[in-house]
Amino acid sequence: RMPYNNYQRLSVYDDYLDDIARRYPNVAKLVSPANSFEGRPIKYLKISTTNFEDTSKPIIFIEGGIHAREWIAPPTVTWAIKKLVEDVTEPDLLERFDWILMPISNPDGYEFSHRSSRFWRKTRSTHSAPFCVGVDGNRNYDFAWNTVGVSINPCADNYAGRQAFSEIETRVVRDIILENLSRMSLYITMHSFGSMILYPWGHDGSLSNNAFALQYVGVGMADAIFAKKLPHFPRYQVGNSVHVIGYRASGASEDWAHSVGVPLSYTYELPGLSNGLNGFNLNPRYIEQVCRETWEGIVVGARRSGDLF
Ligand code: 0X9
Ligand code: ZN
Repeated sequence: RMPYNNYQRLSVYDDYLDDIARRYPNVAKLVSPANSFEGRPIKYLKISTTNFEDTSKPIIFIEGGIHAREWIAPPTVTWAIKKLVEDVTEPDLLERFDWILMPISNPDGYEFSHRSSRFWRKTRSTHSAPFCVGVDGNRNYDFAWNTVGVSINPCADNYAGRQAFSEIETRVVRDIILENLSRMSLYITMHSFGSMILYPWGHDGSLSNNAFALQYVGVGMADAIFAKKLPHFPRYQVGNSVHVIGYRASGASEDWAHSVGVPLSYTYELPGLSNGLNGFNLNPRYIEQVCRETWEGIVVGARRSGDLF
């Protein structure tokens, strides 16, 4: 069982994925393709009514937790699992699509942010420098890698790594995207905070050839969230990453996924309701609300991605 009244440790997520795979063997398959730098299994669920044997369906890939301290991201992904597998409130989404759902792509960082350092952002690898730990997973993808909004200082929070895809945590996500590229209609990476839906290109603020569709589907997702949000929550802003968040950053997963051919690729910046580091400490009383409204965005994103695919 996944509780939504508080932030949970990694083991609760691991147990939840195991449990869903055990209880729903016909629709949910657990995959742990590799271990993290510190040796924790990186886990995800493949959700499909045909166990991925019918290769005609589009695939939706949602991943969270690459940035360790952004604790509101992982529950939005397990909530999607709950809605698809346990509740089945939108059966068309299970019929029309296959799903790949990875709540925590950076388990080492996630645990470190619980045990030792609440605002830890990076992985926990030590292959770059002996005294400075970790790489920013969202600067580590091979798209304009190490060019802007990054640091070459291994001690910095936005350190891009020794080379693109130096981190096992980003290679696992890369391989999921490449293996399923011909069918992937939508990729969302869950981050916080700021109530934003961002799309490429985030290294220079230019627009991709698919910008019209990215904006159309993005606004549809934001409208669906708006309809369910609490009055004191901010409305989502939708647009190009640079223009909406206000800085350029290369090596992000949303840009890389789009560059290799995922037509609709987004970074969600989930709500924070505070300034500074406290934005990462969204009051746990709002976890369920954020999960519920984010699911509305996912529903619209999925349906529109299928219509366009
Ligand atoms: O800077 C980031 O990695 C993301 N913001 S966060 O506060 N969650 O760290 C924004 C990524 C925006 N996307 C691109 N630059 N492509
Ligand atoms: Zn982030």
